Amino acid sequence: MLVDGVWTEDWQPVQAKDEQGRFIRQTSSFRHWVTQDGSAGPTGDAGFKAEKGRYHLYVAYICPWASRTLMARVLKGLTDFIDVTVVNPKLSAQGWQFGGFAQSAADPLNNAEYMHQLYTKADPHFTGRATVPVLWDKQKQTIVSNESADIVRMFNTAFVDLVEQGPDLYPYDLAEDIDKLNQRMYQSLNNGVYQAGFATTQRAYEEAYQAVFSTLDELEARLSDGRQYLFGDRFTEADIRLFVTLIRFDAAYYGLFKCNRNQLREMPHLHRYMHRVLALEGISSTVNLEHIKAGYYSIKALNPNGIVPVGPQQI
Ligand SMILES: N[C@@H](CCC(=O)N[C@@H](CS)C(=O)NCC(=O)O)C(=O)O
Repeated sequence: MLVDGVWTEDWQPVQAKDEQGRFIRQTSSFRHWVTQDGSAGPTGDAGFKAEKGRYHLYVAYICPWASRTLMARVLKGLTDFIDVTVVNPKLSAQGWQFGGFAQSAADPLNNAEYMHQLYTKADPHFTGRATVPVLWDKQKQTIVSNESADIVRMFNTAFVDLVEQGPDLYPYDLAEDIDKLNQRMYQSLNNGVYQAGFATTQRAYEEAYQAVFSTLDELEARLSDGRQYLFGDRFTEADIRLFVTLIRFDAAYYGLFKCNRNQLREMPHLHRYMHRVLALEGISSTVNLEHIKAGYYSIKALNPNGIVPVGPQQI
């Protein structure tokens, strides 16, 4: 991680934990918003107006949070508006690195070798992890946001005057229910699988494991009434959040994170739902299973020899 703008070598994704051995995820630090007219958003500074070609998205295909933003980008018709660079899925001693793996690329804007160099360019005294996603402003040469939840919401509304829109991912009448479900899914599923995988005590692991599967059971029951998406016919950001976890489940969480009561393919409603979302236009371009497996299985603390499993043959 970076400490006052300087990279410290003892990088470990499982470092932060509470006294019970539970993994703690760092909170995001760049919280500006791109808006229609450049006025300030809910947090951060004004001055980030929605413009074609001005912003660039840095992501990792392995990362579910970054993948949320990739999904919002395609669903909202923003592929010609916002370019993307995908990093190497394997965590290096200096965190995310550019290039050196099929379908990951060099940094076209800043010529950085590592993601942390973008963070210090944006803030020479930055302290924290250099996470993805990063939404970069080419004009101001800085990070607009490194919080996927915010980036999804700005993609939903900021470009409405400039491009034909896809579904409203956060409709007003569902906002409260979406927030509630998001929170529940984040704690016990999206981040819950990480809490199981990164737990350093038996108790913390089992607690997270139970939460993961009771949430999956609940969602399986919710989808059993024949609805297409979590809120019926309308696809919302809650579906993005669920999908990014489901698509990684059998390939990474079941094995590496020990979430192994059952595979996702044994939960028919969730499994069909996952494939329904995967079949939406553009979504398969946001999923790369080779990156997902290579990335998760490169976490040395969990898999010291770096062996990547051959299966699953299909998800
Ligand atoms: N709050 C962030 C979390 C992002 C995050 O944790 N990304 C992970 C990859 S899945 C990362 O970049 N980790 C590198 C690190 O912790 O140094 C978001 O949702 O955007």
